[in-house]
Amino acid sequence: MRYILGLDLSTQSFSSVLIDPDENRVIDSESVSFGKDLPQYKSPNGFLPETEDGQVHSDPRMWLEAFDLLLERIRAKGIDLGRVAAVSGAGQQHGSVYLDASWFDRLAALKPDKSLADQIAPAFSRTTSPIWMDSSTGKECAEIAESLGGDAEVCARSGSVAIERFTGPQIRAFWKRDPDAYGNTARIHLVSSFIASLLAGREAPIDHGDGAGMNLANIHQWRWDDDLAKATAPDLIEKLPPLKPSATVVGTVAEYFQKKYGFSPDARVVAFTGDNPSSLIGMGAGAPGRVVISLGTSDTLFAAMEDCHTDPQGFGHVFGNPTGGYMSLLCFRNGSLAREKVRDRLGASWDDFDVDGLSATPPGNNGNLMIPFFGAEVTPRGSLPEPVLSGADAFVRYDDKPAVVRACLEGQFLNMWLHTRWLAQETSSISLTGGASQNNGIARIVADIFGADVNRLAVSGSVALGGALRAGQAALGLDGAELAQTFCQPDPGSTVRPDSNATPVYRKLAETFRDLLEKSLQPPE
Ligand code: XUL
Repeated sequence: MRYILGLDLSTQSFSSVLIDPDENRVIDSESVSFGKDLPQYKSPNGFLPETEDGQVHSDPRMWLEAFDLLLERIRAKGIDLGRVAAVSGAGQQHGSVYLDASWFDRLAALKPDKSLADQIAPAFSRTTSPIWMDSSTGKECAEIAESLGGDAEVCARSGSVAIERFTGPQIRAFWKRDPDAYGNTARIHLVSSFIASLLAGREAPIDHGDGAGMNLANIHQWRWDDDLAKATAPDLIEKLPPLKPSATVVGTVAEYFQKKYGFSPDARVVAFTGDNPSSLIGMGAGAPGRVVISLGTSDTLFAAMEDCHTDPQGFGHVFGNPTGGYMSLLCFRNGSLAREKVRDRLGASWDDFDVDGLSATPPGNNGNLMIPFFGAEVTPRGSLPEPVLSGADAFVRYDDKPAVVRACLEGQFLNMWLHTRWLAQETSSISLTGGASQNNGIARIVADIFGADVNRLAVSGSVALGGALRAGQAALGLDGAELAQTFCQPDPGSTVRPDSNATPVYRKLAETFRDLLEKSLQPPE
């Protein structure tokens, strides 16, 4: 009997899934919540309080402690980790970990009688790690773009224009703010490659999926780009691990994990990737056709790409698809938080956002339209002091609850539809995941706006699952399509089909929405 382990170090938790690929079964899922289980790090949502200039960091010791705690919990359930034949996983994208020259020896000499945190923490040359929510590097983005001759060039090479949360601009900001600590840094890892390194007890590469989220990799030649690296910080390339395909086998599980948690010395570690590329695989969307929409704090949309082309407007990103080729990703900052704000302002409940609540208004909302942005948005880039409402008087005054709820959802997904036209490829189906994905009202609006079937998957935790499926493919030679067929099936009965009368209404409304957006949006602060 053999198992495969998938890991997911996300913003709020460190989670795992254990599968049996021969019996086609999920054996176990476990999770450590940073806020709940490790309150001493004072990070209720997994990160430290945001600074006035928009810096958002996490304490990497918390991640180390969570790693030990997660494996301890699995072991304590009596699960035999000695059966694990392969392991891989993912980290929240863009986050980075800074290590001094002692890291290499510490990594090679991890002792099971001490914790990971005690042994690795002295090597941090930066005590906190910037994460994807950090928006403090606007100036650094402009500097990188200027040095390359403009954002179009940065995008053509790296798949994205220079973006505040991406690792390159974050590294540049670190070098400018604390050049001595930067000088003392021998290695910069992504969250994903940091965890993979620990697990293998040796340096793991950065994979093409996560590496493309740095504004440092040339995504056509898959190598670090000299000009981007020079524009970012001095001597940077020598501080980065190599960039390798996601299917790279890094080695076997380190002795530390064998002795402490019972892993077999033969268990193979496959390079980790970013949470979104991993979710692409865990959602069974590794081949073009199935589009994934993840409804979270921010909403994201991602899909495998037929060919590599970038967003002419510069809002979307191109990452490596862990199975080879490319994937797109768009991030919409006004996701769940915006839905929550509308709900609270109306004194509404989530039932008002579901099928029954929405049945009071028709698709197209009698012309009542809303741009549901609270503050800054990244797709498109810009901000609104307040959401813009256009239509009947009662609606504009927030007195018509059902119309405002519908306008919020229609506005969110019309915006998503408009800003994914550059992908120019067939959508056979859309799989919803994340907090609000079980909401059938949202599923209905997405189906009608995109004109595609919408489904939900039976298995939750697609990021960790993607890690397990990738490990099975890369280290055990299992067939990816068969694994997806087994583990990534849509929940029977969850499919919502588009209403052929509604989709044309939304095509027209999208034009009105675009005009209103162009008129209202203010440039980024
Ligand atoms: C993607 C992004 C987030 C993080 C955290 O570009 O910033 O989705 O990966 O989930």
